[in-house]
Amino acid sequence: MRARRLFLFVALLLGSSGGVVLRAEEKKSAAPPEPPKPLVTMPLGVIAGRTNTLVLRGLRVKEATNVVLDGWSRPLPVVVRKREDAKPPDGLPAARAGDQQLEIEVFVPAAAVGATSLAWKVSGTNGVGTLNGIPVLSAEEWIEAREPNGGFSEAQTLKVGQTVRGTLEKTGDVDVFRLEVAVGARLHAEIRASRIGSTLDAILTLYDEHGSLLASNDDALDQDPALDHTVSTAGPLFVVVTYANEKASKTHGYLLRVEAVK
Ligand SMILES: [Ca+2]
Ligand SMILES: [Ca+2]
Repeated sequence: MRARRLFLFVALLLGSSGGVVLRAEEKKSAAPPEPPKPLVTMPLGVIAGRTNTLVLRGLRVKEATNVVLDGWSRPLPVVVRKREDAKPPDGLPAARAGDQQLEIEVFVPAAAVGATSLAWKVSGTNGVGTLNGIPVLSAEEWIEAREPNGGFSEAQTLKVGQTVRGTLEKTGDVDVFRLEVAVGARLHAEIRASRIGSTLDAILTLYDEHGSLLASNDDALDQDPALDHTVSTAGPLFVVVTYANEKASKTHGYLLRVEAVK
């Protein structure tokens, strides 16, 4: 009788401890809650001295309880106008292009021109997600890419010192910019895209007015191209932006800047 009671006691003890182990395993296999993850800004960058209306794509961003543009002398408050599910563009994984988006508005003071290392900070109940490297563009030095700009004859004028903001959105999209520069000028052309959250893998190519290739680059900084060129003949130059990705996409934004090198 005593032996039987002992057996029952041991069985209960084992049963109970077995239950504890099982619960611990269940807890381990459930994914821990994660904060919102901002991934892509559309269009890229913000313009100083005005209210910017943008779309911020990412994972879990619909849960946002607070959004700021951080990194300047004070965090800039962001107004969320709309939050919605938004399937990733064809051919892109949600981990890269997001599956939700926020329509946002942010006023960026003129004094913030030149600020570096700005970041979207999206707070949720499970923490804060950050997207770094948001450029602040000056209203005087910035232009928007305008279609059609797919060939030399319809190229958009770009001045040295300006930044153009564009997107390679449609299949086969090519953006061509015309530069008037003096013989002997030394130029540096650079794309900011993948480094700052765009899904674009850009290629930058420079041609003379006769269509001869002068310089080309695919990946200099991350997937972003950059190139240097000294102008040796008179006549306009053409800077061409194309994509190395499989497909064009509305998330393929870029900023192109051409600067004079001293
Ligand atoms: Ca185009
Ligand atoms: Ca590239």
